[in-house]
Amino acid sequence: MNLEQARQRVHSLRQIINQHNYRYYVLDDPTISDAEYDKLLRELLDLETEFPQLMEPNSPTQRVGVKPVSALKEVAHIVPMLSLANAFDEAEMQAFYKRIRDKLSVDSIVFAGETKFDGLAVNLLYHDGMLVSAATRGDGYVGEDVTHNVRTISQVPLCLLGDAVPTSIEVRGEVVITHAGFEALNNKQREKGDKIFANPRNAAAGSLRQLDSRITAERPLSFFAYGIGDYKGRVELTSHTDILKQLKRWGLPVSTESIKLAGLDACLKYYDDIGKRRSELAYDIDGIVFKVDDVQQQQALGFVSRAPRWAIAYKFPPLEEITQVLDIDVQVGRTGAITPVARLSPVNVAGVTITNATLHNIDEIQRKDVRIGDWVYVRRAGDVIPEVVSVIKDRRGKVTEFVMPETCPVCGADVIRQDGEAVYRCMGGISCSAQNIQAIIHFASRKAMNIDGLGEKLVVQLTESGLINTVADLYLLDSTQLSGLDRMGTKSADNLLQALAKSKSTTFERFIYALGIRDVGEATARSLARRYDSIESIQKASIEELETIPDIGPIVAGNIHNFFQQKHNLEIIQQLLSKGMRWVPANTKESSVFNGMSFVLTGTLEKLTRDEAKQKLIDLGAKVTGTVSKKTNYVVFGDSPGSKYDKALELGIETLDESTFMHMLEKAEEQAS
Ligand code: D41
Repeated sequence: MNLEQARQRVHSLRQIINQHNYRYYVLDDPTISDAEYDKLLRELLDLETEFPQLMEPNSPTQRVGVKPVSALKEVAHIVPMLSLANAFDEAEMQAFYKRIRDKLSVDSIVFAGETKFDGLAVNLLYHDGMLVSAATRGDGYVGEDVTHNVRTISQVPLCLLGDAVPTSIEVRGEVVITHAGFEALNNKQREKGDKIFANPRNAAAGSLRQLDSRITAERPLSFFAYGIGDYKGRVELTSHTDILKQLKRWGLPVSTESIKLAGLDACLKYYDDIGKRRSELAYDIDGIVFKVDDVQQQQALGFVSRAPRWAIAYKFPPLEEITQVLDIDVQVGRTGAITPVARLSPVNVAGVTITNATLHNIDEIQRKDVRIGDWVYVRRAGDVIPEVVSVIKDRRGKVTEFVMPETCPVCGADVIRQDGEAVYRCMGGISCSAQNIQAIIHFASRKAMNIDGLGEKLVVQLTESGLINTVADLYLLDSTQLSGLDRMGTKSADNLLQALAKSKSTTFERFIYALGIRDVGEATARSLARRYDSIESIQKASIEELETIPDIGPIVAGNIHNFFQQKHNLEIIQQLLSKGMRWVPANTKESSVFNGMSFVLTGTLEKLTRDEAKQKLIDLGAKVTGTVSKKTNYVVFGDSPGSKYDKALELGIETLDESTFMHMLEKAEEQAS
């Protein structure tokens, strides 16, 4: 390819990729797979490497960040970024409405309503459709230059799309981090031992003001446009609704919650409606912004001090409040994880009374330096458990430090922190009543003992009524006891007893899996069942010996060993065996044509679930893995297969549609039986 040909291909690739970015990030409606997209981007990258003279800062390949800057420069906005007046109750909204109705001498006013993002306001400047600078709001007149960082935000178009792109436009919007992005970011930070962010807003602010944009590129920043400043263009924009529509056409993401509202009552209703859905939104909002929709009316209204008279932010109650830590104690979770919990002086946070907040783990307590008696900020976000955000050190009086208990407060077993783990755990296993309920649910689950009809509700009912204490007690239940329970008829009681009887004949691997040993999932249980033929032989195995089993490392080996050292666990196993628990040898059929073959399943199958297909294949001696590699023998694809299907084609691995696969499966099953 010569330079001229490359120039043309680069140009068209950039257009195609920008269009796909738009479909993905703005319309949320992609038309190609991730693999196809990656291929286009790769082609562009290769051409830009081969022909460096074709490189441009606004190329879609340039989102990975660049060398750090030494400090953030100052940038003046062309049109100042005004501030927003606030309303905190309905009376203030009524006053706002009356004020502008009087000033405009009209009966009713049409507003545009939109969510108020709780992020950072930024100003994007485009010249002839090219992003030339991005700045924080600063004091409204001069902000900080964050162009290098904003370029890494996938949702911000580096070139505007569509027709009639303006010669100059300042796009105003908010940089935010979604709840999911925030959680993922903090998990990553925690793993690296880096700073944990208190909330998405702080995380967004910290990320946007980085000197090194390669760090920003790793942060899950999003952007939403909500208005314009300077504008020199051909398209006439006569209302706020128009502005948002046009911004979207040019490739900028705008809120999907924006709406046109006639009169005050419609505004108040919208505020209530969004308020109810607030915790379901993907990002934090702290209110609703109402803007007079008509641009001429906006101009007639003008400004007071530095805020437009035509807009107002009707704030929601804050999700953070101040209260006192009365005590710190611990909760024992499903896997025995001991979570410190702050008992709080009751406080109302956005309509909900909070009396407890999680402190996550001992490292978090130390990092935040939370002590009993401290005054703290507590936060309730979405449906997540309320948490202690930070301590108000200036208000500290007489305080006591929290000490992690050495034994489980529920069962008395040792509390141990394993190397490399943030959490302490109760070593009581299924004999700890706090872990018990979850352990019983696991024991009964489909992939374990598969006890039909024994779900969470019934397990709670059985343990709370005192009918069972351990999984072994399940096999002592009789129909009189069961039919005495609320909402339990003789029919369902009999069904449960039958399911229990049936579960007694199982496989060794299911039994091992059902025990709920930490880190022993289906695959590890299977490996153990292949190596050992009895509980006693596993019990006698040393950690070193266990480590020789495929897929078992030192940590898991330690967990297995530890489990069989606990007297309670051995007692329960003995009881189960004495109730008639028996296993048939794992039914691996060495003669099967699938023996030793490696399968990958992708997409939705019609006739059976992926788990069922997996089980059948395993029973026939095949391996089922999650990633396609050269070692994969077959990729079975159902409806809407993912990138694994593309990968198979790429590597030339045989693919099977559902009916072909079913046919092969039946043949193999016949042959093996
Ligand atoms: O979502 C927001 N945070 C938001 C902020 C919004 N949806 N609209 C806004 N509109 C304005 C005016 C009416 C002044 C153009 C704003 C802001 N201002 C704003 N953000 C930070 C300061 C002002």
